[in-house]
Amino acid sequence: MKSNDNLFAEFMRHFPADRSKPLLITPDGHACSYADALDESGRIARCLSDLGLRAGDRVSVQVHKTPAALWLYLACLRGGFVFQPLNTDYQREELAYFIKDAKPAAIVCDPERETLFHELSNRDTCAVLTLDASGKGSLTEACLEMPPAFRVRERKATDIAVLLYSSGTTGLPKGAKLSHGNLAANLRTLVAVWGFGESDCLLHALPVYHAHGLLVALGCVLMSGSSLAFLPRFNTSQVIAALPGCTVMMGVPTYYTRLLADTDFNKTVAARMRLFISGSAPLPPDVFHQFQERTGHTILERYGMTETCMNTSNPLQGERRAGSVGPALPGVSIRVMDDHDLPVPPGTTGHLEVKGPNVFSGYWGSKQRRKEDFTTDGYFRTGDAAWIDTDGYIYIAGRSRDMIISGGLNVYPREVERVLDSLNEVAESAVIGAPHPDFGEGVVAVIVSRPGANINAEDVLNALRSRLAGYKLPRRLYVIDELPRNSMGKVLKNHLREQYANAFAATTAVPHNGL
Ligand code: MLC
Ligand code: AMP
Repeated sequence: MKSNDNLFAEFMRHFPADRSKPLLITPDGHACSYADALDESGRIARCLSDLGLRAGDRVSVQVHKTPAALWLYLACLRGGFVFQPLNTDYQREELAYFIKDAKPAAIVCDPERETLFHELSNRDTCAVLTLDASGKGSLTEACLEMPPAFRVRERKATDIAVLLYSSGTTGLPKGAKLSHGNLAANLRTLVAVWGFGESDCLLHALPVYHAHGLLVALGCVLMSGSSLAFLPRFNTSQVIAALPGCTVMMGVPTYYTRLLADTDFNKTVAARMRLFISGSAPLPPDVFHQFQERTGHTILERYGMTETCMNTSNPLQGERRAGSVGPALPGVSIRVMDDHDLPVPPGTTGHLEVKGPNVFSGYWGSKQRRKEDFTTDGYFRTGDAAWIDTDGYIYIAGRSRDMIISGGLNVYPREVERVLDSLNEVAESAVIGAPHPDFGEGVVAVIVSRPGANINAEDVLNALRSRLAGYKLPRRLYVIDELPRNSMGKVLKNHLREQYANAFAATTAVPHNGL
């Protein structure tokens, strides 16, 4: 009999025999079992199906991190619906773009945004359901009467499971089509190389709308029958309180910087832990070393992206090198090429390209793989600059894309500049990243005002606030007379990066808001 390539079916094959085992435990001690995951995802899949959704239809989701959000993800996989997760910070203009592009058949959102999503979608073709911060709403109400049984829909490995947006080079987000097969292949590898087993408990403080928290962290647990300490967000003291009950943690570098900034974080807290994994942004070598000294643990750094999930990892057994993201994962081919698409020798920096069963099939809306994204022999151009040493360890040297990574979240300067330039008092702007002790990089805006305009930083920020997610807002704003340009008229961002390299020098590692 042909096996079903639906990722949910693959998860189920790894569920523990005892379905009463906790899948997740929340900080207040509330546990949800694997049986709950099966029942609740079945009810939601039935509900969406009864609303008329068919396999391949998109479900756009902007909800708080609750167990119900997890059941909704599983329900979409199970029903063959394409899950489109959206950062809870996205504002109206950003959401309008995603909804217009993905054309969902259903949207699930916070009750406060129900009207907004009705305005952004087509009432005749799209249902809007709600889930609030306690996991209740019209979706849960609609599910009360639903039976828990729902047969896992047949899916081919190439069918899309998740539509995750990434901004690529242009700054306009594009939906990466991640298939059931992409995710299953990557998770099988990760569970093996990171040694996941049923006795593991993963500390999960990441958001569940990006590849890291949704696909990788939840996926490794569901693919190994292990458990989650399910925290609603990253909060240093909550993490320190939960760690003694856990064995593995995944996080962005900011999580590790913040843990180290807390004197309550010590060897005893991490005594039961077997593995700390970092990714989504470069882990500073001093954080790597300080962490080793404080806890005796060596953070394992890995490298991935939305379009590919995970590509490389330092080893579980063997040497984990500071500043390196480790060798390519088994089954993943990685190469570094020059500007003419020719391989460079070891130790030379070039463009990182990747090929493997984990790599997405292309962007939503374009039938064929585009030449600018893929080479003729099928490698994906990551847009990251890297070099490989003679042992095969990979070092990310920078990005050829103009992108800032703040606290593990990508900010595309073009997107912020576009909004800044639309303001009456702004003649032009340039947005850059500067080293930030908490976020790794912080967003800096350099502005030229229109003649006679009087720029007030708070007013500018307030104008931006309703149009851009909070993490994209500049944390420093400088008004200058003229932007530096080369003879072609291109803004010299490198000059600006040098000039404003100390923009956050006086900032402490404690999160700080506003300007
Ligand atoms: C929140 N804010 C940020 C921010 N996160 N500002 C800059 N950078 C960030 N990352 C802003 C909010 O808008 C708000 O602004 C203020 O900070 C306080 O919000 P908060 O929610 O209380 O912030 P905090 O809890 O401190 O969040 C910081 C964080 C969080 C680092 C804990 O951003 C986080 O969990 N990041 C992880 C992101 C992630 O999962 N990345 C993986 C992408 S997948 P104001 O002005 O309103 O007060 C990927 C692939 C791969 O990259 O390889 O993994
Ligand atoms: P995203 O588009 O949000 O998936 O972000 C992916 C990008 O994050 C990659 O292209 C890299 O630039 C960056 N990234 C992820 N992991 C690492 C890492 N360990 N070190 C350096 N950069 C990383």
